[in-house]
This record gives sequence, C-alpha cells and structure tokens, in this order.
Amino acid sequence: RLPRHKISDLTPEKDGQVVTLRARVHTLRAQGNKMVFINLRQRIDSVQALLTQEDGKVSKLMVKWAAGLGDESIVLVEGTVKKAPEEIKSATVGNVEIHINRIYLVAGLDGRLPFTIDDASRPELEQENSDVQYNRVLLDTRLNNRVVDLRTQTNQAVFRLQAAIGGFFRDYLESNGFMEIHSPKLQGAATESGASVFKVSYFKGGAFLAQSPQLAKQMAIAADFERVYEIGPVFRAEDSNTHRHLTEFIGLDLEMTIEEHYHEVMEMLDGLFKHLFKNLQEQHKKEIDTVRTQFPADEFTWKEETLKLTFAQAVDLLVEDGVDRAILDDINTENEKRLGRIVKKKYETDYFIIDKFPAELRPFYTMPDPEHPELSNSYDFFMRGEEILSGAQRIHDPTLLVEKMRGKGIEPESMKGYVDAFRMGCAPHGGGGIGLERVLMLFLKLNNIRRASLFPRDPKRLEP
Ligand code: ATP
Ligand code: AMO
Repeated sequence: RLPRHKISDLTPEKDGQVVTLRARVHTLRAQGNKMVFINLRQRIDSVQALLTQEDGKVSKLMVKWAAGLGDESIVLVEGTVKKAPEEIKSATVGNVEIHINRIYLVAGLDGRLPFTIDDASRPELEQENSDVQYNRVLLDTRLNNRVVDLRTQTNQAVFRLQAAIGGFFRDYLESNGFMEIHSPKLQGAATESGASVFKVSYFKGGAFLAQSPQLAKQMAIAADFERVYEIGPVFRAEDSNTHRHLTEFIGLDLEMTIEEHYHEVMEMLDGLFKHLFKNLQEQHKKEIDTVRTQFPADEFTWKEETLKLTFAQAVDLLVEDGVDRAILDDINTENEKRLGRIVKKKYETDYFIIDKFPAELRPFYTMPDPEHPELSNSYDFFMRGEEILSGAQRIHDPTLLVEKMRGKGIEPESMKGYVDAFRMGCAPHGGGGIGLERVLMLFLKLNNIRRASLFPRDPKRLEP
C-alpha cells in the first residue's frame, strides 16, 4: 500500500513521484470527453489534478466516470506529481499539479449542497458589491448549514487559530505554575447575580447552569491551590442579540494569590495576552493570511509596553473627544468603541487595559481600593475597542464580603459554601475571565462572534 500524502507536502522537487491522496473534489471541469480537471482540497490546501487519456494510464470510460463526480465528494487518488507549467502557476500549493493514474470514490453526497464552497469563500466586500454575479451566502444560511460552511479555507483557519489560542493560554499558565481545574457547571444557586442564569430541571427540583467559574476558582484558592485556570463553557441567559454576545461561550478563566498588590495579576494577564498575540502572529501567519483573503483587516497592533489607563483617564479621553461627561458614569458599548478609536489614533495600539473602575459598577466580590473606597481594584482588557477580559482583586475578608453581598441585595446564606471558604481563611487573590470567541473575533476582525464559534448558541439558535 502506498503511503498517503498531504497536499501541503507536494513541492516541485517531487516532480515525477507517484503519490496517493485522499481529498475532496473542490471543483471539477470536464474538457470534452478526453480530459477532466479536478481541484482537490484538503483543509486549507488545494492542488490541481487532471485525468487525461493522453497519459495512456486511464481509459475513456474512466474519464467519463470521473467527469460525473459531484463537488465535495471524497476521492482517493493515485497520481504523478508534475511541476506546474508556468501559465497555470496559481494559488495551488508549491506550484505542482497531479496527473491522475487511478481514482476511487470514498464518499459521495446524498443530497444537494446548500451552497458551493467557492461561493462561501468570497471576500466579504466582493460579496457586498456583487449580488448579481455571485450567490451571496448569508450568515444565517451558513450557520444553518454549518458543516458545509466550516469546510471553507477561512473557517479551517479560524478554528485552527481558536485551538491555538487555547493552547497558548494553557502553555503560558502552566509555565507560570498554574494548575488546570474543572469546576461544576450545574449549580444549586445562581453564581454571580440572579439575573442571567439558565434554570434546568434537576430531579425533583431545579438547578442553574454556571454563568462563570467565579465562585469555584476563588474557592480553589481558599483550598490552597495558589494558581488555577479553567477552559470551559460559560452560560448566560441574556437576551442579547448583538454581534458579540452568545448564550454559551468558552471562558478562559484564571485565579491566583497576590503577594503585595493586584498589579501582580494584571501583569500576569498582560504577559499572557502578549504571549498569545506574539505566538499567533509568528506561528500562524498562514492561517491569518488565509482569513484575511475573505475578511480583509488591518494587522492587529500591540506594543511591548502596554497602554494602561485608569477609568478616570479613559473618561477624560472621551470628554476631550467631545463626549458629555454627564453620561460617563459608566462607559457604554458605543463609547468603548469610540475609546478604542481614540487610543488607536493617539497610541497606535489595538490592545489596552483600563483599571480602577468605580466600585458600584463591579460585582459584589470585587475588592474596593483601600485609599479610595468608591473605586475598586478591578480591570478590563480591550481589543479593537471591545472588552475581552474582566477581572479584579477579590474580597478575602468574610465580614466585608457579607457586607458587600447585602449591599447588592444578595443573601449570604444563599451562597453559604462560598462565604464559608473565606471564614476558614483565604489568602489575598485576584483573577480574570476571558471570552475565547471574543478574542478570536477581534484578533481577526470577523465582526460577528458567531463566526468565531463552531456551533454558536444565541437567543435564537440552538441548532445545529
Ligand atoms: P460582559 O461585561 O459580560 O462582557 P457586556 O459588557 O457586553 O458583557 P452587558 O453590560 O450585560 O455586558 O452588555 C451590555 C451591552 O450589550 C450593552 O451596552 C448593549 O449595548 C449591548 N446589548 C445587550 N443586550 C442587547 C440587546 N438585546 N440588543 C442590543 N444591544 C444589547
Ligand atoms: P464577565 O461577565 O465580564 O466577567 O465575562 C468575562 C469575559 O467573557 C466574555 N463574555 C462573553 N462572550 C460571549 N458572549 C457573552 N454573552 C459574553 N459575556 C461575557 C467577555 C468578558 O470580558 N467572573 C468574571 C470574570 C472574573 O472576574 O474573573 C466574569 O464572568 O470577553
């Protein structure tokens, strides 16, 4: 049995070698009854193959049969590698073509394709200007037929990048002494606030789906694990039909003890993001470039020295730009984006941090600033003017914690296990939570979080 080859391994130096490939028929074009051109595709690579009687290795019947192969069938091909003639040098990998000697059908289609992979691969702008010429594939159609949509080279690259982000997150934290944990997603009580949790039936009673591993990761610190992280699903019952909200997303969470100051956590998180950006740009240029052909965007820009603004400084930048200070008690989504544009212009970066948020804007577990109790030791991180991480130093003193819970209308008894963790003594600590799909969407500028989720869940979509 001949060894299987990958399209990405086929280079002009292999000229004359016989190879076997399993691939999809991307497109097929018959020329009379003598010749068939098949564009073969494997993930993000493709190669031109041809079946011709002139090679003397295939019969007329074979050519006729091959001409009837449908797009997206899976075939096994044995053929000879040929350096591609100058005039057809194209996007094919390594400028080679394959002269097919034998071809077998591995799997055909039992139905009509909802759209062609070529139509689904058109650059967004081209699609916008060319409704007549091309069949435009709308996002909803793509998501309804996600399996076919995921075969585009863009999506193959997007999800390889998603996997890479998870990998770099894990590597960085492991090398900094963090340990992975797995916290329960079924909860007896709402985890952060009652507002946005899904209720599920649980035997004779009910349960909630965790809206964050917040309580568990803090309890792991109280249990002396010192530095922990989790990659897991997060559920939010928010009826937010926006480009950046999902009802289920992947949270990249971490929590660590603090020696002196909450800036230790901010520095760790900042180091993590720079590790991520650097390695994505260095090791995954091919995937990034592939996505860019469909979603043109400027390169994601960041600096070795990260821009850190306090909430007050961020507000000042917005006021300078003409926003009314009276509406800046909080920075809404629109002003967040505006701030992103201001920062990009002034500091030439797509990545920055804001800290010292007013205490009243943050969850009950957030540590107030000891010198200015109306502020808090909290931070948000931003990419292209949108929030990707939220975090803070936490309250480890049980008396203060109970007071803050009551202040936000939460009955401490309803979270007894959590509050008790601090009654048993817990070191100062802090952490943060990142939305994986948001990072991916903003790094690539995909403009809609659904494109960064394999099978997205939003208020209107539970299938496929
Ligand atoms: P998080 O802090 O969880 O990242 P967030 O900052 O987006 O998310 P929220 O404050 O709950 O969290 O989200 C509110 C923002 O999302 C609002 O500023 C609003 O612009 C937008 N938004 C939320 N729900 C809707 C909706 N149904 N329609 C349009 N926009 C919405
Ligand atoms: P927060 O609620 O801000 O903080 O969530 C953390 C990060 O998760 C992402 N995110 C979302 N992504 C997709 N769809 C959503 N509906 C959605 N909501 C949030 C964002 C956000 O920055 N417990 C705290 C974290 C902490 O303090 O450690 C928390 O959950 O990228």
